[in-house]
Amino acid sequence: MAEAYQNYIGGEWVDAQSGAVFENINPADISETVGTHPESGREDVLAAIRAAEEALPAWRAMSAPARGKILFKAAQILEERAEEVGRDLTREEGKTLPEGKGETLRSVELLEWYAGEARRLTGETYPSGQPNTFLYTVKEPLGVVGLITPWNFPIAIPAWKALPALVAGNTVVLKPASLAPISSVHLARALEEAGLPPGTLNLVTGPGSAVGDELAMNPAVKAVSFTGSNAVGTRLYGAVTGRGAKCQCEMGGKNPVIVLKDADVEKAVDLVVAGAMWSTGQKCTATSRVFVHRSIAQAFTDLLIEEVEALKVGDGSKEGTQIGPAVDERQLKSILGYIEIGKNEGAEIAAGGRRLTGGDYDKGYYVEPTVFTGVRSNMRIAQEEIFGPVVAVVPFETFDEAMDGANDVEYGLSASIVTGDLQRTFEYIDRIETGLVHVNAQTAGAEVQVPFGGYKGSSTGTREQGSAAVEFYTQIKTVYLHFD
Ligand code: UN1
Repeated sequence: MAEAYQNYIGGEWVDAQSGAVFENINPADISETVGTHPESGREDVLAAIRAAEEALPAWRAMSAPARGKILFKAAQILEERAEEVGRDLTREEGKTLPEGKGETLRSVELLEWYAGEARRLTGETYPSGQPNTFLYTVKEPLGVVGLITPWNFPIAIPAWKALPALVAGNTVVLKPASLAPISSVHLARALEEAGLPPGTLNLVTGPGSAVGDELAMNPAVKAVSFTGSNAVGTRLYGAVTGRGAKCQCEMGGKNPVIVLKDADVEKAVDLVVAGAMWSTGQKCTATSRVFVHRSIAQAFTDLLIEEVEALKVGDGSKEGTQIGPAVDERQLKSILGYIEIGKNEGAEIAAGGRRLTGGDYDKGYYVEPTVFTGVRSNMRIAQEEIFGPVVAVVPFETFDEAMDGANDVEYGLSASIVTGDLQRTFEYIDRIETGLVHVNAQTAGAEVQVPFGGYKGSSTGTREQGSAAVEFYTQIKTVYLHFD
């Protein structure tokens, strides 16, 4: 029997008021229902917003280090459960067990980082132009904040949005993605057991049209942080900022890697495979375009094909699986749709390209890791985010040509260069239009202590993670204190 999960409102685990539920299906084996969850309506999210409002004064009044201590305790609880949580994450989202556990441990790191950040909620002092005046700033919380999180990092993203909000003294209503909500239930349980006061963090599952919209439009919600598609993010940003609240959106990517002629081909292939294929390419930081110097393009492509074809695709919870399924049928169809679009646009499939069928593959949503060649910049597969294990190889002659190609997209999240050439490396860092730049490393991955976010269409600008995230969840009060 699948476990029946509940909403977490005002410190109580409760069903949707309507009693409606939806099923959470394992994408590796769709005969398995991993859990059922409340299909909440507006009344449920309104109750959560009210609970968050009620919890706010006491939470705001608690000292920041005391708030941090709760996070630190939750880190220990979650770390002890990393195996179990990772397993649930794999079952509901599809990524492999090491990825599921790794993401859980990343959330532990986030808890630890923000526990420490509680002691670094600093303001600034300034020399005043007036006599006997102490001039300084303090950071204050915004109030109730709403978080709308995606399925592809179902525990790390709820953590990296909720924790800076909480540590800064806000109270939270979290709406996790309906495809993978158990992971965020684990986060809420760890915080609850660590002593988070009732109503401080509330979790409500259900459709975006009810839960998400209410968070976007309710005047009691002072800020909304969202990660997801550009289409939804752009609309949300307009709605939330239109009513004068703060909004932070992390959206898609179309991340390039440039491989210069001095690159070690094996190393370049390894990091392209990791960046493009791990987590089934379902990351906004995934590598989707590789610009390779013509002199090594053939060797690079041959080795890439060999490595991609050797990848073990299967149920992420089985030992040895390297690439799990797509998260659901819609995502699978979208990935296969883009592969068709690429073919129709005249690109060539050098590896993969099909849905995997037969045997256990028929149980889930499996797709072959895919390599395209013959891709031109104006093709849709070179411009639009595919969010699947699909990468395009594009040979180049001159560095400028590679730079232009890398920047010729509306996205600007992450990028990488593979080379030992220091001059070119710094030129790349200077000219690439992305918020994250990697050198001799894959495009995906994010350490918890540094800002995360993109340029252009990828983000709305305010960074997540690290101390930067605290800026979004706080407002500055400037104090002129005359003591004469
Ligand atoms: C990573 O690259 O490990 O939704 C993190 C996403 C990003 C997070 C990527 N916001 O894929």
